[in-house]
Amino acid sequence: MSDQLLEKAARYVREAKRVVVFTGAGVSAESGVPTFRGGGNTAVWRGMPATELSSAELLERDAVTVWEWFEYRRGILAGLSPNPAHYALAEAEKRYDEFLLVTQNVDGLHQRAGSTKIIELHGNIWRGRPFGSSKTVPLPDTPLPEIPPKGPNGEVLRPDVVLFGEMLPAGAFEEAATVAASCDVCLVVGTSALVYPAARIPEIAGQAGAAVIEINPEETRFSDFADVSLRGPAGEIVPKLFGK
Ligand code: BV8
Repeated sequence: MSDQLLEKAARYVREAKRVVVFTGAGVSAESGVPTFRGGGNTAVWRGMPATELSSAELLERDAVTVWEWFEYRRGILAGLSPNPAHYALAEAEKRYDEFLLVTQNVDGLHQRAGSTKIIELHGNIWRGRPFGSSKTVPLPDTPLPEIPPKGPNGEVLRPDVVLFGEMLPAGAFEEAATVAASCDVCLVVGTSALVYPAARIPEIAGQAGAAVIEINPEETRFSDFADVSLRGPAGEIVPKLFGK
């Protein structure tokens, strides 16, 4: 990645008043969190791809297997920490009048790094909720005492995560889209931009005139749409973008 490109992106970031950051699994890769599709492979567990394991259909048919898949990931996550990209984004939110972090990730690493102005489009792996309810229950400890876990009144819980084939949390997409439509700069960090409707967020920002800056070691379907596409790892580039 050339210094000129980095400087061009850093100037957009320096001069911005309203910043939206859109993150995917790649921002957590350097923390050791496996991505869904990066590096050409897809996350497969017990012979099933993530799109099947994290699906409304499987939850309906076999909630125990879905919970075992989430517990497997929670077990990996429990030993991991935020990386410099998470920390730089948490720091950055204090510098702008308007700053919003929109994440597709469910790992909670942005919050652990200190981010507070955040919308989790796909929920959070450290929470559960009763089926058909939006009343969430924290599930901070892994392994869970029982699978499926129960809420305080004994109700069976499902992961508080948006599965494939499910609607996003009420209002989450709309709020993110509204902010994206009026930002100056939209950073797109570590996403293959394949999952909808989430992938609409940076599209909305770009179509509304924001400068779109992509950070990804690989080219994505987004790279040509971006004003600047920085080829490299988030943990290295994001801190530089914010002048660390
Ligand atoms: C819905 C929670 C409607 C679960 C997730 C055909 C075409 C278009 C759409 C569809 C279609 N068929 C079905 C759909 C809809 C579907 C969808 O988009 N499918 C995709 C796969 C085609 N979407 C849905 O089902 C959504 N709901 O549409 O509802 C509806 C209408 C009416 C009634 C009911 C429903 C819900 C989608 C939400 C799914 N849940 N997560 C879980 O975590 O288990 S999505 C899941 O994928 C994760 O959240 C993940 O973040 C997300 C997107 O992936 P990425 O984050 O981009 O990760 P990925 O691995 O793909 O890429 C990583 C990138 O990082 C790579 O580019 C790599 O190069 C880069 N990278 C690697 N290392 C680094 C790095 N970058 C920077 N630094 C590094 N070091």
